[in-house]
Amino acid sequence: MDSFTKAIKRYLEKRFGNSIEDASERQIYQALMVITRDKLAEKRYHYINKLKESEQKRVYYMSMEFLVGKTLRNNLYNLGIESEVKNFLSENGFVLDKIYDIEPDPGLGNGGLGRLASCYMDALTSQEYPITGFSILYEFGIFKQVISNGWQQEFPDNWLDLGKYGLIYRSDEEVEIKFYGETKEQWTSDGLRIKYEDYTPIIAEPYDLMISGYETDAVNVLRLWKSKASGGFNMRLFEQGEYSKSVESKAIAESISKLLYPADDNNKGKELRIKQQYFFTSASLQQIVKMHYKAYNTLDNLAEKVVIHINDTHPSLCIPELMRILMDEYEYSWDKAWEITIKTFAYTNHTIMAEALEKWSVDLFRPILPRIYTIISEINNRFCKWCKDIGASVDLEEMSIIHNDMIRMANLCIVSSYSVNGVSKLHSDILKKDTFKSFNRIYPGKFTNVTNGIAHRRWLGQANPELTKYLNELLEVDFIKDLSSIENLLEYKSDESVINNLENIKKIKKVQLAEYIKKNTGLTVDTNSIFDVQIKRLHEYKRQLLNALHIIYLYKEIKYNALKPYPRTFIFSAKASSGYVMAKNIIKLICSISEIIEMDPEVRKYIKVVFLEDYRVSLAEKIIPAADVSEQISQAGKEASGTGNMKLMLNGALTLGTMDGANVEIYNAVGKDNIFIFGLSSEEVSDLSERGYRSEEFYQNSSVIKETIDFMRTLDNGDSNFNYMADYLVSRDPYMCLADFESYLEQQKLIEKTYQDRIKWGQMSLVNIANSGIFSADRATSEYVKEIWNIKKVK
Ligand code: NBY
Repeated sequence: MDSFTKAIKRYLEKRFGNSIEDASERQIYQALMVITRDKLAEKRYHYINKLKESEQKRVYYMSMEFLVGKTLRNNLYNLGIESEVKNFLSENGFVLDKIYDIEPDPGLGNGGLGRLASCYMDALTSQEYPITGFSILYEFGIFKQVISNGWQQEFPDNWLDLGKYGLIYRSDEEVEIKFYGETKEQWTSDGLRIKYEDYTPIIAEPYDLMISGYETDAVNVLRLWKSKASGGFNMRLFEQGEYSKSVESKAIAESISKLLYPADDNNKGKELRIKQQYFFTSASLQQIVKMHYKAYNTLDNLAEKVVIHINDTHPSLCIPELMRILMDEYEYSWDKAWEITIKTFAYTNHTIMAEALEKWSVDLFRPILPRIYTIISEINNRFCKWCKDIGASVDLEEMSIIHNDMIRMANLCIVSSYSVNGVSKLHSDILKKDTFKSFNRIYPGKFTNVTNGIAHRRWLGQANPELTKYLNELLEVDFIKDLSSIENLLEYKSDESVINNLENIKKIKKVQLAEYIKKNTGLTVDTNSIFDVQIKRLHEYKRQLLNALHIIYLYKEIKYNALKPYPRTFIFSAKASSGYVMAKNIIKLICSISEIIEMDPEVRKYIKVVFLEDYRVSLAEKIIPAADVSEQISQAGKEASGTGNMKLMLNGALTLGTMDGANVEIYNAVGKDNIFIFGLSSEEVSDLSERGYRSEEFYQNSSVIKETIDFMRTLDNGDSNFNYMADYLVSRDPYMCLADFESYLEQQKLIEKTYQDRIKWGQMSLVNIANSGIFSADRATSEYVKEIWNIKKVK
C-alpha cells in the first residue's frame, strides 16, 4: 500500500510537476486511474505466465456490448486498498467519492445483455478462470439522455475524454480487416485456393481494459478494437487543396467504431451494423488463432484449448470467419475446418421477440463480405442436405439459415455451435418447445439453460456498503466471497432488532437517493413513502405503461373518491431507443403525470412520480439499494430473464411481478408469501393471443379500467399525450396491459397494506436478501464453466 500512495505522489510530480498539496481533483483522478491500471497490468503479467505454462483451455467471450460501469472504485475494492486510498486522500484534503464522480460510465452497451457480459467477466476473474472479452471501442457509447419538456433527447457521450486513462493501447497487435472486393478461385499446385482481390482494408487497433477480481491473483482483459484507415489520409488530394476529400476514407474507416447502436428493440438492416460485427469478430478471431498457433504450432487442437462464446447473435460472424481463416489461411479442408468449428462455439440466446432476432438481407450482405457470404451459404447447403439425409421430417422453411433471401443469424449459431442456452428456466423452455423446437428435435441435448446471475460484489458490496457492513458483522460469514452463505440471515427472521436494523439501513439509502432526486429534478420526496422502482430499458413489453396506468388510477381515486393511500414515490429511469416512437411517448406520459401531480397539493401528499434521466450503471447503483418495491411487470413470456430483478431482491426490495423470466425462479426461491405475483401466465398469454386479444372488450367490461382510461383522457392538456395513449390502449394494447390491470391493482393494494405492517414487510425483505445466493454471477458462471466450457481455474 505504501508503494501505491508513493506512486500517486510520484505520478503527480512527474506528470504534472505538482505535489499532492497543489494537485487538482482531475489530476488525482488521472493518477489513480493510471496507477491502478498499471498495477493490474503487472499482476496480469504474472497471471498470464501461469496460464501459458499450464496450457489450459481458455474462454473468449464475444459481445457487441459490455456495460462495465465505473472501474476505479471496483478496482480499488477488488485490490483491497479502497479504505487506505480513502484515508490517504482525506489526509491530503481530497474526498475519494468526489474523485469517483469524475469517472464517466463507459456506456458500451444498451441494457441487460451488455451488463450481463460485464458481470460475468467480473465473476469469472474473481474465481480465477481465464477469460478474455472482445468488443468494440466505441468512441461514443450509449447516448446521454436529457428530458426536455417530458421528451427524451439524445446527446453524444464522449466517454473517452476522461475514460481513456483506464485503457492500454497495444500497437503491436493491430490487425487488418477486409471488406468488399471479390473472391476468385484459383488452382495451384496444392489444389484449389481462394484469392481475395480489390478489397478495402481497415485496421483494427487494440485497446485493453484490465478486469480485476476480488481478492485474487487473476487479472483478465477486455480487448476493445478501434477502427482506423489503413493508409492514413490521401496526401495527393490534400496538396491539391481537396482537404475534406483527402480525409474521406479515414473518416469512413473510423466510422465503424464511432457509435454504439442505441437500438435494443429491433435490428434495422444497417450496413454499418454488419461492418461493426465483422470488424470486431474478424479482428478477435485473427488474434485468437494467431496466439493459438504460436503456442501450439498447430490448429488441430483448437477446440480442445479454446471456447468462443457468442453473446446473442451479434458476434455470429465469428463462425464463418473461423472457417475462412482455417481454410484460406491455414489450408484446412472444409470437413476438417467444420469439425473444429462446431466444437469451438457456444451461443447464448437472449430474446424470443421476433423483431430482435437478427436477419440480414443477402443483397445487402454479400457485397460487403463476399467470402463470408459464400461460407455461410455453403454451411447452409450442407446443413439442408444433412437434414434430408437423416430423413427427419424437418421443416427447412423454419430451419434453413438462408430463407427468402434473408440470412437468419440465430439459425447459423444453432447449426454451428455445440451448445445453445437460454437465460432463465422459462426462457430456455420456450426456446426448446416453441421458438427453436425443430432444432431441438434434430439436436437433442444441444439446448440447455443457464439462469442469469449478477456481480453481487458490485451490486451489494460496493453499491450498498451500509448493508454489507451490517450483514458482515451479523452473519460472521464471508458472503462477499460466497454469496450462498447469505442464507444464514434466515436465522434472524424472527429477531425484531435485526428487522429494525435492516429497516434503518434502507432508510439511509432512501435518504441518499432523495438527496440525489432533489439535486437532479428539484423534487422533494418523502423518505417514509414506499419507494416503488421500475428501472430498465423502455420497452412496450416491459410495460412501464401498466405502471403508469396504476398511478393514473390512484390519482383519480385520491382526487375524486377521497382515497388516502399510504404515501408512495414511483421512481422510473429508462432510455428509449432513439427511433422507438412509442417508447418515447411512454416517457412523455410518465413525465406529464409527474408534473400534474406535482402541481396538485391534494394529490402530491400521497403520491409522487420521479423520472430520473440518463439511466446507467452508476445511477442504478444509487437507486437499487433504496428500493422497497421492484416492478418486474413484463408480459409473461417476453422477458428472457431480467437481472435488475435480482439486484433489487439482493438489496431487500420485494418483487411485484408476472410469472416471467427469472421472476419465476425468484418466486421459487422466496416462496409465494414473499413476493407479489399477478397477471396471465405465459401459456395464458399465448392462448389469449391465439383466440384474438381485443383490449376494447376489457375496457368495456371492466368499470375500473373504463373509469381509469376515461379519466386519463381528461388529463390531456394539448401538450401531453394522454388521449393518444388512451386510444392506443383501447384499440391495440399489444402487450395486454388491460388484461392484467385488475390483477395488478389487487397486488398493488396488497403491497400497500403489507408495507404498513413494518415487521411483516421487514421479514419478507429479509427472506428475499437471504435467498438471493443463487442469483450470484459466481453461480451462473460456474454453470457455464462446468456444463458448457469445461475449463479450470489458473492456479
Ligand atoms: O438480456 C436482455 C433481455 O431482455 C433480458 O431479459 C436479459 O436478462 C438480458 C441478459 O440475458 N436483452 C438485451 O439486453 N438485449 C439487448 O440489449 C439488445 C441489443 C441489441 C439488439 C437486440 C437486443 N439488436 O437487435 O441489435
